[in-house]
Amino acid sequence: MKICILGLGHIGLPTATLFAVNGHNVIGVDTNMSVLRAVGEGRTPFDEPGLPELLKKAVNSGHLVVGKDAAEADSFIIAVPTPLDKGSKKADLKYVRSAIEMICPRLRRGNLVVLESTVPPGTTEGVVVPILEKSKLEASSDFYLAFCPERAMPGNTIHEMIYNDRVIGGINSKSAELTVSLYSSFVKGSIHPTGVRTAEFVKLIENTFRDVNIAFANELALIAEELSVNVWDAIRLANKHPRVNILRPGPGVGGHCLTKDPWFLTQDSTRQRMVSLARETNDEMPTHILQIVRSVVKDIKDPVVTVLGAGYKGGVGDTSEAPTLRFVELAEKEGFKIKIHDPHIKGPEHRTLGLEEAVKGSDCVILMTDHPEFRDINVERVSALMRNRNLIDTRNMLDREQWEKEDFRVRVLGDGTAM
Ligand code: SAJ
Repeated sequence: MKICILGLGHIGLPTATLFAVNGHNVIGVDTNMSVLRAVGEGRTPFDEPGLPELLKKAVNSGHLVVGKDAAEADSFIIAVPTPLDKGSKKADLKYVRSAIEMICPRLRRGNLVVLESTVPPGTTEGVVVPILEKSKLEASSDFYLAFCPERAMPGNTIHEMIYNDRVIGGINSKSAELTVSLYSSFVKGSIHPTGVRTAEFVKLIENTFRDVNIAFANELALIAEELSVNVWDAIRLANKHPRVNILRPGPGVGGHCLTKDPWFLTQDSTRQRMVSLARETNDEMPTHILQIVRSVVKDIKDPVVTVLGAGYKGGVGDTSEAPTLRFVELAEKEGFKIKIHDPHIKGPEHRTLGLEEAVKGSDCVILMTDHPEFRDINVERVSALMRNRNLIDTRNMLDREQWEKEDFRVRVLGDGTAM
């Protein structure tokens, strides 16, 4: 089968690679020339465990080639970004539109088009179909169309793409059937066919469920601080109930997905209340963290604060919508001197420093990202380099006793200590 995949990002490239190593002839299309160059030479433009080896295999076998324009194929898969328009809090569909426009002249009778990009419910029928029908072919009768969202977790994408269950929504049953059969070439999880609008909705409610659960955990952390309760103990104990599973509080929610999908879900709704409140609760966490910093360094003149972690979550070097970015912006506006260390992110454009340079002369270390490497920090060495010894742990991941032994005053988000 010949497959043309538009968008070679975190979802499109692993998908293209998996189809190619499973015997399909894949052409990967992207508008970014440096991405095309890298992929064409078998190099991954971003870190993802397991992908480099698979990509080399796909390119060396000739099953994966790249191009800057769509080519004729049996199936087309769209995996381009759908950013959030921050002003209107609505999906910006310009990349989806231009990818579909690009497919239009190549579309032939009997082709299958699959949209993987996350979109507000109704987009496949309301936006994609009218553009494709400019080809004079008719959806359902001349060509087939489905929405097939991705569920993979960055950092474990390849494994999850193969083993997670998938939901596929077709505009008619034949579209769903063809898409199930296409994805069965590498998906080992169960594939659940449904209607297209339901599939669009399902993708959004998965990430919204997670965002709302984290917002609940964050609100519990704030309440616990007022009530002198340790929220981490409380959540751990509540989760011993067989039907309770509360996620972890933190400095806010980052990444491409949880920060926008709840807005896509509700953008045309007049009934929603909780979903946007959860978004706002999570977005306000960096402001709350700044309040904690303020109280910790209040007696220090010209305080210097060291931030540990700029990635949006542990083990990831991606700073998209990372709570650290917002925290740094707010703290600097207030006059704090900020130094950042992140073992996954290097380079002057990110302003990251080596650990020793970042803590030298600092008055407060604040852990923002739960990178596992932070557990191995040489606390004695850090203590020797600091001007004042304060630690704020927003993820409850460091060994409190170890830091206290080196004279650090330790505050953990939601630990019930008075501000
Ligand atoms: N976070 C917390 N507390 C938690 C868990 C996460 O504060 O208990 C924060 C993280 O630090 C991070 C943010 O939430 O800032 C998002 O991280 P994440 O691990 O929840 O999710 P993503 O964005 O890396 O991936 C999600 C996943 N969705 C779900 O688990 C429902 C993934 O399976 C999706 O494929 C992905 O979104 C996507 O592309 O939609």
